[in-house]
Amino acid sequence: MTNINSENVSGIILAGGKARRMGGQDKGLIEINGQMMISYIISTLRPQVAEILINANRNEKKYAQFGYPVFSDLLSDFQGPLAGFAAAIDKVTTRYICTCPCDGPLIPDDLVARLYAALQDQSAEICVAHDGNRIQPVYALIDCKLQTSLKKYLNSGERKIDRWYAQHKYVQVDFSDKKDSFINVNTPEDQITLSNLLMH
Ligand SMILES: Nc1nc2c(ncn2[C@@H]2O[C@H](COP(=O)(O)OP(=O)(O)O)[C@@H](O)[C@H]2O)c(=O)[nH]1
Ligand SMILES: [Mg+2]
Repeated sequence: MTNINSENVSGIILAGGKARRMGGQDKGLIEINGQMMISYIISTLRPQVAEILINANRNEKKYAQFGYPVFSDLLSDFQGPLAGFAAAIDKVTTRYICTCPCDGPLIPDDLVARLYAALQDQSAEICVAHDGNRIQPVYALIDCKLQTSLKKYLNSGERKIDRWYAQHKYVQVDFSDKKDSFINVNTPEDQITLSNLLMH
């Protein structure tokens, strides 16, 4: 699949969580076999998008070392990924954002192309990856024209991502052929499991 539409899409790496299950260590910065998780993501995402931006609420200087803009949530106190989405849409000039979590280092190299194709085919406003077992809500391509709706939703006190998606033209995109691409590292045990997997 080609990346002919990449100029319309900004890649947003979501590194704005508390990482409670990782003992509060900033997950994007932890290493898997000597390489920081965010750096795996940047390598695979960079060719798929017009620009990369990093959404972080801590360690901004460390994230800035990768050479991409770093921005924090609009809302304080870790209100969830939608707060990061709203801040991202305020920053970008592209028509779409494609979000990825900082704790999923194996993202598909055709993530944006496949989400974008589905968005066009089905005239959708939001496309989200499905790995065959479950929906992966933070791997999403979102039309920036939804910013008004998103801010209204957040201002009303709502935080649930799925409920906001459900208010819009929303489609799930099948990535069951690439299930392992969505491996998620939430705990020190997950970190060891993935290191072992990549070494074999
Ligand atoms: N911007 C922002 N991102 C968040 C917040 N909370 C979680 N995230 C991001 O959302 C993604 C999923 O969070 P995580 O805690 O790993 O949830 P889980 O893997 O679905 O159980 C990660 O990329 C986090 O960095 C938040 O308050 N603000
Ligand atoms: Mg996670």
